[in-house]
Amino acid sequence: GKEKWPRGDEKAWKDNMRDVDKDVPAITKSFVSHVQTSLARQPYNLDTLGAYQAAALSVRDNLLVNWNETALQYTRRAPKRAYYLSLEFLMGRTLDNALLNLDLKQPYAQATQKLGFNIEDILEKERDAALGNGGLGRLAACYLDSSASQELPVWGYGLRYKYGIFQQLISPEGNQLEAPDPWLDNQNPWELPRLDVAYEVRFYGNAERVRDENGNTTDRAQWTGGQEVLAVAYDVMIPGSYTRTTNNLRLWESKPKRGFDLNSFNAGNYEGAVESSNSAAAITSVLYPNDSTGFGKELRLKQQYFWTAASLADILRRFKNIGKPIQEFPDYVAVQLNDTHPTLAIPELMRILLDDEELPWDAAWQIVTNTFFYTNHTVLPEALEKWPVPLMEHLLPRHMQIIYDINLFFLQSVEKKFPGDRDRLGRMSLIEEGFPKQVRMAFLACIGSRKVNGVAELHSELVKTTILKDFVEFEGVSKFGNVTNGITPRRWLDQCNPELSALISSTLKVDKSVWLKDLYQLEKLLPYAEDAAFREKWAAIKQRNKERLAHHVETTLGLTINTHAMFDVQIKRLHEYKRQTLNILGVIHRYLTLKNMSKEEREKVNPRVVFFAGKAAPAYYIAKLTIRLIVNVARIINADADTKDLLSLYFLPDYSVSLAEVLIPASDISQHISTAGTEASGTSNMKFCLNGGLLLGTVDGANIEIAEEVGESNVFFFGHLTPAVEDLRYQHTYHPVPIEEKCPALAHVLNQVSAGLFGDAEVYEPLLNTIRQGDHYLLSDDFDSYIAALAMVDEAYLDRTEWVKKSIRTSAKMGKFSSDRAINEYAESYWNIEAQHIS
Ligand code: CBF
Repeated sequence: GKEKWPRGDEKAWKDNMRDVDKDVPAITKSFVSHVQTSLARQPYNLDTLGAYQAAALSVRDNLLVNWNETALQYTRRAPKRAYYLSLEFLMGRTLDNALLNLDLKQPYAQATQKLGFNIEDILEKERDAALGNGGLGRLAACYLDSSASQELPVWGYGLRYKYGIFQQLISPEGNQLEAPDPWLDNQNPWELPRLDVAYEVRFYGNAERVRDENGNTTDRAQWTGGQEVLAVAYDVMIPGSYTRTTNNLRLWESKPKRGFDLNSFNAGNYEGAVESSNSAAAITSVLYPNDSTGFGKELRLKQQYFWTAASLADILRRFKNIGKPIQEFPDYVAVQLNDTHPTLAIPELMRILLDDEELPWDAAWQIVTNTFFYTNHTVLPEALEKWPVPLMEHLLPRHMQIIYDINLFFLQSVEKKFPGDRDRLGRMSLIEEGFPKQVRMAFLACIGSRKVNGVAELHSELVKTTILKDFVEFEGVSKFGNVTNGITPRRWLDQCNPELSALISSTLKVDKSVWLKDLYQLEKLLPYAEDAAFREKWAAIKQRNKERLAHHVETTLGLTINTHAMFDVQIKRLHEYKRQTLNILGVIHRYLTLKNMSKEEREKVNPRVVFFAGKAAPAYYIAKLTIRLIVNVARIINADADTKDLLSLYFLPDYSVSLAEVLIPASDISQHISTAGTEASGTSNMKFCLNGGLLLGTVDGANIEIAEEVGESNVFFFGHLTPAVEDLRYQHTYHPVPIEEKCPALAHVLNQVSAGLFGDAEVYEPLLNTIRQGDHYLLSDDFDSYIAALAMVDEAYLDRTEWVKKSIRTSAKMGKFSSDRAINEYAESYWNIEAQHIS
């Protein structure tokens, strides 16, 4: 249609539209103006937090200029767009990232310096936006950065949790304590409240099937009654790197539909008056702090529906503005389901198409199955979402009807292909029998999507051969693919390791704006592994990063760290399958070995500092015990005069994106030691390697592809392989061998813990018993080869020249793991969207 824009005098608009501030005087002016007017502060009492806020508001203005232009050009061109639905976006800090992506860090540093501030101090004042648990949420953040950097029309949709992932405190006994993360308390300059963009979302109520003129029920229904709440949009700008493209992350906040209940209030029932408004606000109050574990809580299901319903309503409204018939929806819209959390989008779109658009079932299903794409992020059975049917019927009665109908038609087609195979029907049904019956969300996501993918090659194979095997046989293997995860080199190299980034640019003689978006260019560093002068620079940067980490630990925890030691790091969520326990038992083994050495023998040992960081789900008892063990082992060995110069251990509390940015560039070796076949991909492995840290790991997840890239001689692999795992578990259950016999070294370590070497002997028994009995994660099978791999690491580190060569080669071969590569695979092979250059 004819554009209504602009109103009034076009020239008056155009002449007065602002551009991005690029030079120091303009930036200085904008900073001061925000201090004066937005913050209402006086220059003489402006503290560094105030300076951060003024800088953020000024940068936000710049982002908005590009963000508006991007939105305008997308609207005018109406390209096919992709939407990334994720319950988690683990964004970390924004200011530094925005400055680097806009190429404005230098002028902002100069402008703020002139006004009496140091840009690094300003950056430190920002709180992390921690709306995620771990890998899945951080992946979503990396994909947003890459989408914008690759100029792809991709928006994210998530929830604006009032409280992000909990703050982790460690008690004097070593217990994890959780405190809320009120990240919005200081106001968030990075979001735009869009009170005008709001949708009603219904829960509970009744769903009545519509009858035709003969009185027969139809596919349609009317859903009425129940509770209605409002979803209000908050927009977060996502700048691309060295491009105008600035995409949007839309986060929903829940609000009561109508203030509060005036009747109750007038009748003196003050609590009753605010009850419904409290219950509406509760929906987006807190991020569930679980990772790779089951849920089953009503509020979580409410979050999932609230978010998918609001996002779909918004997507549909945008599509309708183009003026195309609804049948063309999948030509303009691709929706990526980040794990099963947004699976309710499938029955929700069916509901809209059947009940509101009045399409026949087949036409609606055709649209749905061409719109959605599902990424699986785990094959751990306990993490596969299932929702009790009675809960679904109560909360979402219309969606439960639709799921039953989808299941009926689906099982009819399975029966047609495999007549009489009742077992298969039972295995593939969307409804799992039992008390109560449960809806299998991964199956619903699979059959409602056009394509399904895993996140690393091994994982994608496991998806096809285990959890979705029947579906591969039924639907054909071409529906099932792999997109190996990636990480953004902007944050995970340029931002967190500026010196290394500068060395790469000067060595390659290529501007970072180029190689940061074409990471395969790092391969050109390979010959420099043979150049002694380059190696020296490379090693000196690692050393300074170690000192930066040591300084951070000193200032935050008051601990002094030996920066001449090897830095050995394991940072990730605490989970039995990730085997932090194997690591700490390995540390104890090293400690006991050192204690038994003579003074002369000890002199030959290279010192090692071991770092752990990570949060445990608040209800995950065994994971919390592991933290307690680590903290108490640290207490003993860091105080042991015989060994403390050779081995020390730190558990850094409250792991976050920002802490990772300090830890990763400082690591010599990092550990990714999950039981084979359990870690879908892992992404921190890629971050460490990109920063020249070597990898000690099992043959699992993306470790395998990293080794393929860098060559096995540059990684330290150990442990049993995936095909052996099932047999070993069978043996543990039916032919158990006592640990003393099977792995005396491990038995000795366990006995020392049981004997109270680290205090609280009996406290650790439940943790130790997971290994002594059943040993589901195969620590006793892998311990010896783990210790041997650690010894190989020690040996390799003695030859520092060779070590630095390995470090350079590792980093040089990380091109594949840029999230730009991954997002382009989604764009081309899945979503079928094209880059839109914003002029
Ligand atoms: O794919 C991203 C990451 O997702 C997880 O964190 C998850 O939540 N399922 C996996 O555990 C990781 O392996 C994976 O890298």
